[in-house]
Formats: sequence, C-alpha cells, structure tokens
Amino acid sequence: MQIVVLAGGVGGARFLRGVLAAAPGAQVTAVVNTGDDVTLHGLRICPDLDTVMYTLGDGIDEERGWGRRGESWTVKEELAAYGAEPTWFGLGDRDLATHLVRTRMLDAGFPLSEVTAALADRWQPGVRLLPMSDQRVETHVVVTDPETGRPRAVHFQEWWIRHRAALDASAFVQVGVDDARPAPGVVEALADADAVLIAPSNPVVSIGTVLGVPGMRAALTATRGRVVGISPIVAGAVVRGMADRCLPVVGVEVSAEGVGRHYGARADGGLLDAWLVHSGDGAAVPGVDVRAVPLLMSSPEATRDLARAALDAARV
Ligand code: FO1
Repeated sequence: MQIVVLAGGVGGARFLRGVLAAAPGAQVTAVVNTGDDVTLHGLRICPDLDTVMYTLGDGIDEERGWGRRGESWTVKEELAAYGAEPTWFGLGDRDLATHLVRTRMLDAGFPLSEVTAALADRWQPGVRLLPMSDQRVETHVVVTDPETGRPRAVHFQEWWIRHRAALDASAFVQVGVDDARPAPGVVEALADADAVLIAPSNPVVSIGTVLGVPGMRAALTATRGRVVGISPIVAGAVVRGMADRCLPVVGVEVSAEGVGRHYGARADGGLLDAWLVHSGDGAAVPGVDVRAVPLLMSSPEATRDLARAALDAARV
C-alpha cells in the first residue's frame, strides 16, 4: 500500500509516527513544507524536514517538539558573546551538524531532495522524506512595523520565534514560489498513492505553502487514492502551534468546519474526500465525508488509532 502524507513540522511528524504504526507494511512518502526554511549564521536550516527526520529517527526532543534530544547550546552562547545576530534562534550544537552538512552539500550543488535523502540515511525515518520543492520558497510575514507604523516583511522564523506571532500579520508571502515546482518523486508519489493524508499541520503556513507550489494541487486532486484531512483545530482552538494566528489572516474561521471548508470538497474542485474532526466537534463540510474521532495525539496508541481512522476514511 502506498501512502502519501503532506506535513509541516511538529504535528505532521507526530502524525507520521502514527501512520507508520497503523500501517507497518505500507510505503509512506512524506511531502514536507520547506517554507519555514531560513539561512542564519551562513547555514541553511530546514525546520520541518529536520523535525520529521528527528522525530521518526528517534532523535527529537519530545518536550520541545523540535531540535535534538540531549542538546547543548554552547555555540549559540558563543555567537551571542560576539553579538552575532540573530541571538533569538535556538541553534543547538547537535542540530548544528545537520545544518553544516546540509549547507555544504547545497553549496556543492546537490538539490535539497538529495541532501535530505543523504541526511535521512543516518536517521532511517522509515518514510521517504521529500521536500515539497527543490527550489527555495520562504514564507515571509507582512506586519506593521511597531516603530514606523508601516508594513514590513519579516521572515516567518523571526515572526514565529522572536515575536511569538504577536505582531499582527496582514499577509503571508511565499517568496520564490512562482519559480518552484514539486520536488522529484512528489508528483509520481501522489499519482500512485492509495491514500493521501493531510496531516494536522498549520493549514496556512505549512499545508497551504505545500499546496501553493505550482502543480501540487493538480497532482493531489489527480491522485487515484482518496484524500483525507485531519483537523488541526479541536474545539475551536489549536492543539499546539499558532494556526489560530494564521487562519484569520487568510479569512478562515478558527474551527474544524472552517478549515474543512477552506480545503474544500474534491467533488467541487477542492481537496478532500474525507475530513476527521475531534469527537464532539461538529463540522458541516458539503460533499465531504466528515468523521468525528479522537484527534489528540496524547500517546503513541492514540496517534496510531488516529492514523488508523484516517486510513479507514481513505478505505485502505
Ligand atoms: N522554535 C522556537 O519556538 N524557538 C526556537 O528557537 C526554535 C529553533 C529551531 C531550530 C531548529 C529547528 O529545526 C526548529 C526550531 N524551532 C524553534 C521550531 C521551528 O521554528 C518551527 O518548528 C517551525 O518552523 C514551525 O513549524
């Protein structure tokens, strides 16, 4: 059985762990958001790819949800001692090795998909880990500059980490997306999939960014399998992350119903055949098979059961 999962960072990585547990024999391809990627201190950092790789490779710091377990921050402290900005980014010593290897391979001309495969070879995540694109796409956030009162774009990571998404965003811009296309293997994986699952990641800056790559939506809607989404909103609130700070920016209600309607019914030119919402949450999404199941990934068993429910909705 071939399963494709569209994923962002923490929520996507945990959901993928459940998919592997629910379908141990399946070939799983993860198509991961790279709009959060950033160059800092001269290094190319791919937060969502690394979060999936570390989570499935059992190197993740479970508490933070990102970065390495048993991490130390000596280099970060030394950089700060030099006043080398940015000091707000959590650059871990172990994590640094990943950025160094990736940056060296990118500088040598290897595409991100090949770099990702090389890094994943160490971690053995158990899924084929594909960036959404080999071309650089970066999410920048248009905010009102507190000093000047004028619009200014900041990199998503600065908005997310330095400002904790507290600056009101008026738009999200995917810089470079017009020249991007799905990474090698993505379109084929979607075409051959028995099921395509949209992980409970941020529908705007993670899933939305993946879907914004030219050709991605067409490949997704052309898949022979069923497309099943999992709501990242439970009882009208985010489970983790800041989707509630992002959805209003694109005019979407912060609810399972709002996000389901935003993704739309495949029969009407949207994405979904089925939509999983949390037990007790209602969601009227015309043309979509809506199912209420426990969505909280509070344990490996709960996560496995959630993935099983998604595969049931995909009829595989
Ligand atoms: N998130 C934070 O809230 N603070 C950080 O300092 C931070 C550093 C960081 C370093 C590497 C990495 O792979 C992820 C990191 N993240 C951090 C998480 C990251 O900003 C988010 O996971 C995604 O970009 C949003 O999904």
